[in-house]
Amino acid sequence: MPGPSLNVGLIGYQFMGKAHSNAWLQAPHFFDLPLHPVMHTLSGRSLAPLQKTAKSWNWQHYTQNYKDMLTNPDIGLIDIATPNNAHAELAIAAAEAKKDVACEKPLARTWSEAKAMHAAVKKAKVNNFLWFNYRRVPAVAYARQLVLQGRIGRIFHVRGLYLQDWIKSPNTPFVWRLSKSVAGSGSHGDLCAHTIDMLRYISGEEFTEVCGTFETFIKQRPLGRMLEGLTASSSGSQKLAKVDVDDAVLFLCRLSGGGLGTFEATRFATGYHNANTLEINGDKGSLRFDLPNFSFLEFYDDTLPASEKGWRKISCTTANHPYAGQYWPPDHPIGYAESFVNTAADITSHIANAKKPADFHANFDDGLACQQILEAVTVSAKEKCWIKTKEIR
Ligand code: SOE
Repeated sequence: MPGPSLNVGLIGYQFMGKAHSNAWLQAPHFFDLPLHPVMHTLSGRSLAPLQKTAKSWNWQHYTQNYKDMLTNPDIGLIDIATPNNAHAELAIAAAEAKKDVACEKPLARTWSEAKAMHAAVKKAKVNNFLWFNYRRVPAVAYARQLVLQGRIGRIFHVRGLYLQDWIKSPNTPFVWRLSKSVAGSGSHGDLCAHTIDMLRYISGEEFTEVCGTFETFIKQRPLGRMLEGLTASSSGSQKLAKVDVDDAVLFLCRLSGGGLGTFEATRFATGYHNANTLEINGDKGSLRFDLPNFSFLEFYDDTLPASEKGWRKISCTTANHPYAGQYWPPDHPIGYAESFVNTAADITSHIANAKKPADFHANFDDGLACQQILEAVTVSAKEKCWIKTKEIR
């Protein structure tokens, strides 16, 4: 019989709702946790898909009113896996109800929402967690260890790419990720947020100055399901919705260690479906992670004898690599889903060990820092100039 429990209340049942449901379900099977995470209540707006998801994932209860979870003394953690326009209301309400809060990325749609969410969890002194799941990919966590060991040295260059191509066709219907009022931004907040956070995590450095540009290649799309607050126009019999977010973003940056960086995120990189790539070049070596090669970290050790130098593909699938040893024998790879399982396990352990909120990574401090960089890029693109991130207040 498991020991004391952590009763989880999850809000959201679509893509991230399923990723988080799986994470809470699997974590106690692969990690020896001091608390047993219990899939207590699932909340969502539409009854039929809510009931279906709750049943298929074995949530004990479900409710269409998330506030039921805030007033339930049994629920310790509110986990937010909704579209971005609900993050602020839900996180602030959960903090005010003195519940620990976990939230999907990006923290918010806007800088001002992010500040309000950050202030709420600080005032409530509750644990706060951000699902930047790629931090817990074994190869990415191992990259962090190599940097901490000094194996890269002074960082000269960083290169972050997040390439998808799912909306390249003009026939792809309009969805919430293409609406500014729901998502806040397009590829910028959805994808760049990941590479920005990965660089902050792996390098320990900060973005000091940025200069960016955005593009929306296809400016209106056939309306799929009507989204609240959307204005649609008609072309013949077809209803069209205006795309008011970026399809692609590119930006240059300067880093606190003196290095330079280039970042790109797009949903129009034909042939790439979810390629999240980060490369770091330092005076002692270089690192490269590429999500389609999930298990591997490429490492170039420039301190080796000249005859031995060369790029190595390290298979991060052994007990010597973070998280990998929790699952299968070497070269039996885990995948995208397990980056969420690893996150759920660490959230559970953090709560069990009653550590300080700031001791967990990524938390709302990281979310706010990411949002400040996203906002600085947005301002730089509008003003067509370099912007210092500290100018964003
Ligand atoms: C869609 O772009 C998406 O699902 C992102 O929202 C996720 O954060 C990313 O991990 C995969 O692609």
